[in-house]
Amino acid sequence: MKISAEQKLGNGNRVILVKRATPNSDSEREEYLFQELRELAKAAGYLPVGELKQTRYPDSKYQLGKGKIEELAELVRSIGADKVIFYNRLSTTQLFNISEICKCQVIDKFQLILEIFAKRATTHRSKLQVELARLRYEIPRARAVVSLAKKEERAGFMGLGDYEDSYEQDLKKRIARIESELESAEKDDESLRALRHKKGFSLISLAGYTNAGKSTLFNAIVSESVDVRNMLFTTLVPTTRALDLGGRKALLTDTVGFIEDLPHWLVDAFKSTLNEIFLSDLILLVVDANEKPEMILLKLATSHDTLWDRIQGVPIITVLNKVDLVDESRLDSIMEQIGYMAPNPVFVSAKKGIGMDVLKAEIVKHLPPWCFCSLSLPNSEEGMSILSWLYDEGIVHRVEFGEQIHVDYEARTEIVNKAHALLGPKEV
Ligand SMILES: Nc1nc2c(ncn2[C@@H]2O[C@H](COP(=O)(O)OP(=O)(O)O)[C@@H](O)[C@H]2O)c(=O)[nH]1
Ligand SMILES: [Mg+2]
Repeated sequence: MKISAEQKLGNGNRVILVKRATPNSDSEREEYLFQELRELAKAAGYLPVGELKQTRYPDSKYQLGKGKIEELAELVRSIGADKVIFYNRLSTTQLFNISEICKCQVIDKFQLILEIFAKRATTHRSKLQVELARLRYEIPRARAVVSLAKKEERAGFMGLGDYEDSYEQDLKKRIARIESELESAEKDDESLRALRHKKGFSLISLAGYTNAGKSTLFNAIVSESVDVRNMLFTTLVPTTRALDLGGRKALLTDTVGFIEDLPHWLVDAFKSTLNEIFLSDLILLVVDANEKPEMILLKLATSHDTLWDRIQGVPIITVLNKVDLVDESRLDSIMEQIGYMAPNPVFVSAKKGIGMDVLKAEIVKHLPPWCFCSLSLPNSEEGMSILSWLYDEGIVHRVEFGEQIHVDYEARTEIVNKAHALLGPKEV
């Protein structure tokens, strides 16, 4: 079910975005990072309703200057915002002080990222990994909260020492439990892939940095394609759609993608949310063609590095997006510089709908090849098990049981070859 902007309004989702910039920082870069924050907030389901920026060195009590925080509080009140999201990492003291003045919840970019990861974690493993990152993030905060409480003598009925021990001990116990659970957690990746292949769907995912235009491209492809209704996928998350692309069924998934300057403690959780990408048959790596070539190159290199170990052999289409903002001669010079890092390049504007046909043709061209085939299986337990395997791996169009079992089916070439190797082919 889609949630409209209006419904969101009453739902505690209205946020004000805040960033402190260090004096002399590059203004273009600053705007880029702020745009990233907007995209992250939207990805987490928030509705940004206000923005506030300040250039100064950090204030230990409030991150921004006291006067600016009062301005923020006024903004919260006048707009009726539910939450404030800081780009800058906030200490527990700062979180506490700012929320006291603004009288609303305050989070920082890292908590925002954790919220996104938690929303997008689809497998047991990735849920555990996100929870682990969250708990690790909590520990130093738990200590700080206690020392804050000590300072303000807000101990409850428990002796403070006991509280300190029990809370931190509790966090540590939960961390240990999750770590051991992670070790034994079965690798559910393969079963997820099998489930989706079951009904003949290829998996395509959108990768790339925040703000490259993945979600815009996702919507553009979806709006131009035929929706495939399938009971198996009625529970699909809103970021995945079942589509018909040139006669082939595909599940297209929009991902959170890569995030700049991710701290090391978030990397495992981050990688676990890339599951969809790792399980893909085809990856659309989206880049913003309107960025500086050095930046595009850097992002492509980092993306390939992140993906490389896990996706060997999976084709990548490099989608250079936002060509509406770039003139042709500049595109040529960009390609000269980044071409060697950009397999199967396609130029599009997701926003203006430019280049969509070429992109779709390229997608169909790179989907794993399937073919139609017929087989005669022995009518035996072995034959039945091969038949059930064909149901799992391909699309069975017709089955006839007699002395032998005749099957017309469609599947990936590896499957067809394997079946042939087992039994020998028959005319189609
Ligand atoms: N000019 C232009 N802007 C685009 C295009 N595609 C996306 N955008 C804008 O780029 C920003 C980020 O897009 P989004 O799809 O949210 O990026 P994501 O973070 O990769 O999902 C949004 O403001 C889009 O409107 C495009 O083809 N041309
Ligand atoms: Mg997006």
